[in-house]
Amino acid sequence: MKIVEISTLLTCPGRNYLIVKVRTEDGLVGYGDATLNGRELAVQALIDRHLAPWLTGCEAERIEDIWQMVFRQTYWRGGPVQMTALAGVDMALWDLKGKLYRTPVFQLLGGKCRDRVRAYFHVHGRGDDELLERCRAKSDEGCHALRYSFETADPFERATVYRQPHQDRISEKRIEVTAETLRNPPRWDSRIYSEDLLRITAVLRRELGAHVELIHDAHERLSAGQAADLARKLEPFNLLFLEDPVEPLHKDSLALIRSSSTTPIAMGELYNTVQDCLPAIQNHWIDFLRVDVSHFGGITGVRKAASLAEAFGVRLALHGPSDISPLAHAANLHIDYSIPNFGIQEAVLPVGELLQVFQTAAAYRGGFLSLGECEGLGVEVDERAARSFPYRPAYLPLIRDNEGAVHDW
Ligand code: CS2
Ligand code: MG
Repeated sequence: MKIVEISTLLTCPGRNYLIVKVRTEDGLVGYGDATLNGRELAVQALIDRHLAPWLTGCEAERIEDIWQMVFRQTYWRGGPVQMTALAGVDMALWDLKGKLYRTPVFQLLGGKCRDRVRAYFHVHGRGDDELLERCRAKSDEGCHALRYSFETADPFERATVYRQPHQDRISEKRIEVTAETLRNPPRWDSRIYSEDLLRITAVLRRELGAHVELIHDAHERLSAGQAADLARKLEPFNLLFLEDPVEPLHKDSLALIRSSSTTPIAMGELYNTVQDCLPAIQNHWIDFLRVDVSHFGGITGVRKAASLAEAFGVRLALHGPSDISPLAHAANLHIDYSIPNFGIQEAVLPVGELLQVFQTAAAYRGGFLSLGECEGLGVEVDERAARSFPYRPAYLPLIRDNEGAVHDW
């Protein structure tokens, strides 16, 4: 069954998503997600101009072979743009194969290892009181795993507020910034943030009780020493994990954190290949691997990392932010169902205009995600609706430190 067309659709139902569509000679269609936040046009050009002509005519069922061709035979391996393009094509091929055999993708991956998938959600508050109130509300809804973030005022210059990356509470969309905002970015001070994090975490643990799972994402903003110190001081509050304490290029820093503390560590949303994950996994520096199905060569790529992690007792907590589409969130679920070493799933529920473009078989109830009856990934794409929401240029935010130098965001 030959591929006759690979095309892309860039849509902005609230934020930008790049949809990949693969069509075969039998008229079957599969969809995948190739969204790379802030670099959508680069991935789109790679798929449309380089991969589509090259892969047209290939056998659609030979998913691993196509994966190897794109990963190895193009010579230029890895990197976020290429691994996102590959992810979109790979996901679409799995979707298509599921539709061909009229079965959900998790069946093709070996079948279910669990009946439902435990999920965590983002909770953001400006200060202790607001954060606590929102955590309580989320926990009352039945969600007992919370990733908390907050804003903190500079005690010396009270007009300066430090913000952590977060998603809007109502729409669950990250607030993207314009080119104008990039010229005057907000400030950041890791020392002040670390002190406030310790205070806020103590409040949450005391007020929410021992059984709520707490997750905190440091978003690669700390130095190795700061991260090690913080991880040690966070031990009494029993986090499920501290995420991305240091930036991904500083893999060796994880060794210092691990030797200083027993706080579980999660990392991976900025890794693109199994080789990127290797040191963290084989040295037992992390407890949870958080790769992103859309930036890691798709389902085929993530399955390779999952097997490697399984051998070292590392569990998966796949990246599931609002900047990947319901197609990628569904792909996460199919993987979560079918791997033995599942940990927890980061979740965002589709709202607003997103629902006009994507209808998903994924459902959420009382802290757990599940998939209803479905074929392939279980996501219907309304292409006409997608076309009615044209691409809007948007950027990831920047921050600078108090002397005005660029700081990791
Ligand atoms: C975050 C992401 O969900 C997370 O863990 O780190 O929201 C991240 O900031 C975005 O995916 C960047 O596009
Ligand atoms: Mg993160």
